[in-house]
Amino acid sequence: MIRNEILSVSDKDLKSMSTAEVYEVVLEVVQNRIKEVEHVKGDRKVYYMSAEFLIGKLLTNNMMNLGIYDEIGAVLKENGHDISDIEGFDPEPSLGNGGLGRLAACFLDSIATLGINGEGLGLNYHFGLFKQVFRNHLQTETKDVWLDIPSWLRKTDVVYPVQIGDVSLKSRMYEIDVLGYRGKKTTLRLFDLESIDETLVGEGIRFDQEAIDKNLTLFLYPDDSTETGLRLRFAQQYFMVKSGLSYILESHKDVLTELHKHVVIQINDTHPSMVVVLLIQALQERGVSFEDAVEIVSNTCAYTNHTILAEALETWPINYFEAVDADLVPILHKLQDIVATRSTDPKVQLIDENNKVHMASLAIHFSFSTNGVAALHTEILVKSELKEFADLYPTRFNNKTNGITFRRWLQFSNRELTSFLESRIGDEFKDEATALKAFEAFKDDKEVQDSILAIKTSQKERLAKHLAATKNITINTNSIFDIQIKRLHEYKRQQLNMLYIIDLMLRIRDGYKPSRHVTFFFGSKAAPAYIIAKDIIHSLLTLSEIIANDKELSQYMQIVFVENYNVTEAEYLIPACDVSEQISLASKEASGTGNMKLMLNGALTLGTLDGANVEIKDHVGEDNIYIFGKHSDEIIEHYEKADYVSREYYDNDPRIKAAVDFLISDEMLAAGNKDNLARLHHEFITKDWFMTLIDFEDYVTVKDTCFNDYEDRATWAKKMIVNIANAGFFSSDRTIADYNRDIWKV
Ligand code: 26Q
Repeated sequence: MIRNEILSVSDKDLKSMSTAEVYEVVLEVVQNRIKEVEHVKGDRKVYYMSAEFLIGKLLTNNMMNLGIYDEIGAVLKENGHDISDIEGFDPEPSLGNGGLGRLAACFLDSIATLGINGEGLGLNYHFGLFKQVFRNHLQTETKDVWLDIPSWLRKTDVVYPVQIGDVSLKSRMYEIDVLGYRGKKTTLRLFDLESIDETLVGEGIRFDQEAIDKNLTLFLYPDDSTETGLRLRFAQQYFMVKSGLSYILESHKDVLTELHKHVVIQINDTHPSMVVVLLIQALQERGVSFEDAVEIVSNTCAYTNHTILAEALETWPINYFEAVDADLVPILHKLQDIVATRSTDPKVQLIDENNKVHMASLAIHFSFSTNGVAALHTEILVKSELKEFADLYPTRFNNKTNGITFRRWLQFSNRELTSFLESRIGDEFKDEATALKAFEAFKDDKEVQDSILAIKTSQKERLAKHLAATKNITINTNSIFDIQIKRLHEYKRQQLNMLYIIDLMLRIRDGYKPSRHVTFFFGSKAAPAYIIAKDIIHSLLTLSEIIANDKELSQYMQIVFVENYNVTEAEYLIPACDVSEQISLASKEASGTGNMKLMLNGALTLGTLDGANVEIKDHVGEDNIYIFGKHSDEIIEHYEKADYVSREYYDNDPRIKAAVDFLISDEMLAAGNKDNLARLHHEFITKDWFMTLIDFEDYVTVKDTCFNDYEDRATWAKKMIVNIANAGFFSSDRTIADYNRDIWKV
């Protein structure tokens, strides 16, 4: 009985405890229950190696997966505590930047749920992704503290030596239990530098980047705009891979020469890709010949590519390897020799003429699988971005369209919608997401339409309450909620959304009266050294003030830029969304996963034919999605010909000109900073590398149509129903089953 368990954990009376004390009690009770859950097991095992795991808060997730949420809530209530305060107290481990890290977290959830023998391996950053604080309409960064109270992280006795250059370090393993739904549990193993020194951190997120014996696991991805930052990042990768391999090799020490029969290492983007070299080295040290080691490693490793942006493809100077462990250099050269026998094409070489090691090349040549994360993405990899590799290894390339865990993104974050779905189609969808399809039969049912609209309104109210309580923001729940939540990047084109907003302001000032108020939500962090991204944030915050202070405009619109967007904020924003902004420049967004979370919660997608949007469109049909913009092949051609000239759009389209020029209007300059605004203005006209202006007209047209369609509430509700009913394909249970069927075979 939960009641007895709760009451027996502490001698103190629950009624007189603080939130912090109650939290510790609940934590202990839940952890005890988790101990009883069976761990995934089996002969063959997959290790998901990733520099990021953006797991989010765990308490609610775990209580619900154990089926003890309501019971605990009731006991707390009897004793004068509100379970949501306790949930709020749970720290959020933000050990990731965005999509790639969140995907890894969804994958672990599905691995545990499906009972697949797999574990996560990564790093225990003391401070996760920085905390975003707005000051004078500018993003500033402070450290994200998540380890200051007892929580889910468990210290183990396992410590491995790691030598970096002439520095001898110790790596300690920590564990976090990951609980599946009605399933088993697995473990996320995070390695940490034993000699870490948190006092190294100064103001904001500044710290001494040289002292790797003290700083190695302090921060998630420190600054990569400087040489020391880059070397530190490299050392982090080395530390992660070396520690992870120590664990893997210890666990399978009796089967080393047949490692590939017992182990798969899934390399999450290139960040852990030096596992190829380090595993060859480790096998050689244990008596395996170089040739055999290459063979074993190539049959053990599999690589996932998450990006088509050339600048994100990692290359490391060979002297970085040398500085960390000089013995790696001859191995790299021998691998390069092998590559040279397979192809002389410069595009597929491992080491280039500048002595840089191409990490994607390493991962592709010496693994048995390379996958993209959405159909279009994989197609672009095969046909253009990684064409030369795909020609060499046609059977190795495969697609695994991303997915999301429906536990967190439907069952926990939108309980109202979940129970309503259950009332109509039963609860099979909780075990098999495609069972949601049965909901489509209700699309013309007036009562269901009304309920679906009512649930949306109530989720807007939930968001409104949350924003009022935590950020002192007041919003209008009778408004269209237009939401763009994702990392700030020019290719994602938050700036295109901004130009629409400015255009709308100008139209309203010109006498146009929109039929309904729209709230434009943004949630987004910019990399600390990404200047233009920060200028975009500044412009949006400045615009937000101008609109708020303008009586006429604020009757029709509001901009809400949610500070410090993270998994917790996402759980409030996503259920409340009407229009999901997925407006990346076609060919640039590998997949996107926010698009899936939003459709599942009944938002309609306004998007380009990019990433997984293409598959969303295929599943819902073109009447139930708002597609605009140029197609990826046309965009790719523009890049090849280098013939996009933003100034031509600016000069020839008065609407574009007016919207762009508004950035440096007197009104903006009075509320914002000239430096930031003028720089962004100049960028639009002279560069605009991600072709914002090419899609402006089409975007405005389709977005206007979308907002007008909102007024036909019955038709809109029908589209919502079709979206929810067809989201099943995007469950990470499906994705993981696909990985297992085609790649892992555990
Ligand atoms: C690389 C070099 C130096 C410093 C940092 C990095 C770096 C760090 C993080 C490069 C990439 C990332 C993260 C990439 C990422 O999140 N990609 C997203 O992955 C999602 C899951 O597959 C996709 O849905 C998104 O489309 C993709 O952008």
